[in-house]
Amino acid sequence: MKRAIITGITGQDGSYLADLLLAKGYKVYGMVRRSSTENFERIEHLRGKISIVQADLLDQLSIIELMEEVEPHEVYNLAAQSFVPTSWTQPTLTGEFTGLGVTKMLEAIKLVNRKIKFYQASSSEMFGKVRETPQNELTPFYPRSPYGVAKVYGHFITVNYRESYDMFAVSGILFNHESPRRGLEFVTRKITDGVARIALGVAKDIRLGNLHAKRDWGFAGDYVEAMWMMLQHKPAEDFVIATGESHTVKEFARLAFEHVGLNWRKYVKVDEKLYRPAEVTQLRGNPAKARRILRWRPRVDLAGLVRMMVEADIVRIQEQLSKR
Ligand code: NAP
Ligand code: F7E
Repeated sequence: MKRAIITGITGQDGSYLADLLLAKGYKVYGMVRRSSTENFERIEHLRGKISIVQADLLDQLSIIELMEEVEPHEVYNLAAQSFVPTSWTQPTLTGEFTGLGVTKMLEAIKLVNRKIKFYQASSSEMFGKVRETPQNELTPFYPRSPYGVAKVYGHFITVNYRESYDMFAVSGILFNHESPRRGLEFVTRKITDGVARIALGVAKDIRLGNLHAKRDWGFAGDYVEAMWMMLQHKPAEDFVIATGESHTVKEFARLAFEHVGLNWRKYVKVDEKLYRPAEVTQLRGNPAKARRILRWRPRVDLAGLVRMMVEADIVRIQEQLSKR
């Protein structure tokens, strides 16, 4: 039976990847950092099916001991400080988690067993002020936030360990991917949660920042499949994962409100305090390489994603209201 360690198991992608690997017959070890209260909402349904193991991206020895204990075949490094605005208020911490944390994972593999396959969760935020559109594996990076800068470090240290030590280490450059398990602070979930509250009469409006920013949004369930495919493909190489379509925040909001029969203009308020010091104004990925080599393609389109998220938020908020 194959063993996999997933860092960031309590996050959106960690929970979907665990679902996928369990379905494929893996023994899954979810790495969590110590916290005073458990944050297992997204993996509640996996209790008893996965092993929870403790280690922290900031603690090298804890990661080495984890590798020695589990002897994994595959490691998926999804843990990070992943919220872009927080990377301006906590830039050093973001660098430690999101950047140097990757080196700690790679060092542990190098020390314990170089045959362990490693996946690094890289990001379209590395393209930042885009040099060309659409962006592919060869597009130069120009990150626009401390988060993006840290991810560029994580990407190149992964490439460097592959080239220096002949390790199977790959970087998946994933464009934005969303789901009903997305954190409430990210714009898509903030919108669908707000739409559900407004439709159910418990909120009046949603305050958003830049409505003109464009993103290439896909469904997280599709994207974790690409992560797994990258580790099954030889030789180790990097891939862009995206839908190839780009939409504005405004369009996302319009679709979400339309789904419940409302006009977004009446409910969305722009709050300039939510603007970013440096914005990534447009992202659109070219997933041709993943399509050609991995045979990966997204199954859920934007309309399907919006529908799935709004409906899940309506059900969740109705349940909360019925318990009051
Ligand atoms: P997420 O929901 O924010 O989850 C982040 C995870 O990292 C959480 O499980 C968190 O654990 C864990 N973590 C943070 N600091 C840690 C530390 N010091 N030690 C151990 N664990 C730590 O992120 P996501 O959306 O699932 O994204 C997964 C990865 O893909 C991230 O690296 C993100 O930067 C990257 N990415 C995401 C997207 C996207 O659109 N979602 C696109 C490209 C790349 P706690 O529960 O303890 O906080
Ligand atoms: O912002 C604009 C905001 O926070 C998207 C992370 O998973 O994907 C994510 O990063 C856009 C930006 O995601 C609000 O200015 C407007 O242009 O949902 P987001 P992100 O910054 O693209 C990448 C690929 C990652 O790797 C990251 O880890 O939406 N926007 N109004 C807003 N954004 C937020 N959060 N809140 C607003 O009110």
